[in-house]
Amino acid sequence: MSNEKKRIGFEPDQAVANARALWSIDDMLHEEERMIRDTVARFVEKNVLPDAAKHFKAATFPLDVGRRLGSELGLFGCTLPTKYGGSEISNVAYGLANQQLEYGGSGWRSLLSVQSGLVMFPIYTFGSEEQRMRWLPKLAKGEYIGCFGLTEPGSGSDPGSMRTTLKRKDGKLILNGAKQWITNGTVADVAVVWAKDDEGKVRGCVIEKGTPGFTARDEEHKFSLRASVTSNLFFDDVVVPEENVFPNANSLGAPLKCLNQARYGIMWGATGSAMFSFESALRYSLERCQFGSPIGGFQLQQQRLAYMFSEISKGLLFALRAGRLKDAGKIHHTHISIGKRNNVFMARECARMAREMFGANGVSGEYPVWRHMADLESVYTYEGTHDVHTLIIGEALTGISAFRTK
Ligand code: TGC
Ligand code: FAD
Repeated sequence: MSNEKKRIGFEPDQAVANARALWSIDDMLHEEERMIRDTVARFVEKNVLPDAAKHFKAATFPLDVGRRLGSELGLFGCTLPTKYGGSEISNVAYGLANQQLEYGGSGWRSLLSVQSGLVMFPIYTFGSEEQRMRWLPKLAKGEYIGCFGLTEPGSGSDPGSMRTTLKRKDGKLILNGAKQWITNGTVADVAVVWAKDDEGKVRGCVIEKGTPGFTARDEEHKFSLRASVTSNLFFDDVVVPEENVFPNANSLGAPLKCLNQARYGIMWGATGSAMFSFESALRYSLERCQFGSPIGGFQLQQQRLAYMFSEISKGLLFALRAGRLKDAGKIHHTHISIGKRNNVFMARECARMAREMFGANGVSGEYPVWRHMADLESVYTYEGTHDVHTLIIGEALTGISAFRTK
């Protein structure tokens, strides 16, 4: 407390508990879903939050702790069948795990999104039985880490323009090209890579670490998502064994189906990030005094709190609805675009408002909101930018694609 303590209003812990009770969706969750959420929350409290600022500052990610999401919590590929290391939990439970991880930091949810949605999902969906058994159990336990290479230096929002090729030469399949901005590229044991074949069709394959001609290098100038590994991948005449190519992926639709999985997790994850920003700001508003009273007593600050609280409540309800639709096999990718776009936008707004409420302390790494605000710039951009999701929704509403000017 500063500037003449004068306690009025709730104790900070009480205020946070009140807010959590008000936005609670517990009565709409199954017992197993609540249990998984609470288990992940305890893991984050104990293993993520204490070192989050340190890792953000040093631009490091504690992969030894990250692997425990698989070995200890069983989260990697958790919606998949048990035969492959999953536990067939509901998509709502999976969403809640994403939420709690992103409460700790976006890099943690990123690890889960990539491993589950972008690496295990395509191996399961487009791979042969032999490919599933070869890689999925190890990925589920966190023994293996995976990455997903779609984006290239010249091809981001428009993945159909990719230049990486998987072409037949002297009877062998040869991969050439480069992928940029790839989460976990340098630490991955297996890379799911998308490339065009001789017919120009998009194919997917798994490239293992150490394969001759495959190299990876980290991005070194990142001011966002610092506690997450982001890399460039290079493929120089890489000979790809036939048994590493997915038999059931033959078009751009295949990687886009993977993106649906990861975007769904982000929709939930963003609610966790927003909760963290809101709760930090609420506590601070009851502790920080100016003009003789807590700043939380000023109408302008209450307006910010009310905005954040309302948006989080709405975002949660949409995520829950999307999860139930996904569990029922009725979700359309437009629902996922709505949720990714809306919830990341609102989390970014919440982080900015929370930062404003911290005044100068809001730009300091000593206080918690800045790293969430910085991380959300990446979340706003990856897995389809806010603009891209606007156009996907626009096309679903009008039947007219606005992606191309000609
Ligand atoms: P378009 O002609 O619309 O579609 C091509 C084919 O794909 C089908 N399709 C989808 N299928 C499943 N799910 C979806 N969401 C789909 N969207 C489209 C479509 O029906 C079509 O099928 P067919 O059979 O007719 O061929 O494609 P377009 O070239 O016009 O491009 C538009 C599109 C959809 C690709 C673009 O809107 C888009 O989504 N761009 C964003 C790219 C992106 O999100 N990249 C993400 C890279 S991975 C990443 O960022 C990981 S971050 C990881 C972390 O969390 O750390
Ligand atoms: P561009 O596509 O060049 O877009 C530039 C700007 O133009 C944006 O504002 C965009 O919204 C706008 N724009 C583009 N097209 C249109 C249009 N038709 N109409 C209107 N506006 C448009 N990719 C992977 O494959 N795997 C990963 O693991 C991965 N991890 C990432 C991790 C981080 C930290 C980051 C930042 C990115 C990651 N990405 C990954 C890449 C990410 O998916 C791309 O950055 C994203 O798809 C946008 O592509 P781009 O950066 O090339 O931007």
